[in-house]
Amino acid sequence: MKRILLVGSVGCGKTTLLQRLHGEDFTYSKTETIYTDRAIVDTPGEYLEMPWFKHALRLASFETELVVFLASATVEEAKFPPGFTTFFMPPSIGVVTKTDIAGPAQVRTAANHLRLAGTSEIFEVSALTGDGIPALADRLA
Ligand SMILES: Nc1nc2c(ncn2[C@@H]2O[C@H](COP(=O)(O)OP(=O)(O)OP(=O)(O)O)[C@@H](O)[C@H]2O)c(=O)[nH]1
Ligand SMILES: [Mg+2]
Repeated sequence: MKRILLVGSVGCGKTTLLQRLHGEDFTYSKTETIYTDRAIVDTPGEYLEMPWFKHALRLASFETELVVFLASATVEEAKFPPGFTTFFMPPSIGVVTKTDIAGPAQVRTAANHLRLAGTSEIFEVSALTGDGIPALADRLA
């Protein structure tokens, strides 16, 4: 699996996606700091949401091959600045999360936020049900 960095707002589903990709049981635990679990670098949502932390994300991305931007389909507002992908050296992809509890219009809105951030390749998944995970896992292989 590629070495990836997960970036997204608080509660958008980064750690749950990590657990799904590693085939682990789901255990909720608030991410407090950047940490690496095998090929995946997980980050706290606050690092995206608080301006003075954004550089920590950029530094962490130097160790990775791909930045994965996550946007929850349940969140209406954009959490990424436009063109945010240009802040990172590695290429990036977008992932809409929580598709199991959102309607098609909500999924489209989240995908649009990811496009505005600069990702052109976007996957729609539910970490909880596993929907869309095989295609994402193939991309990360
Ligand atoms: N229905 C549904 N809930 C999800 C999904 N993914 C995550 N959740 C729930 O959303 C909540 C937050 O998930 P986390 O994976 O901890 O979110 P996070 O992005 O790691 O959050 P921080 O560590 O705070 O940055 C948890 O209660 C998860 O169970 C999903 O695909 N579907
Ligand atoms: Mg987390």
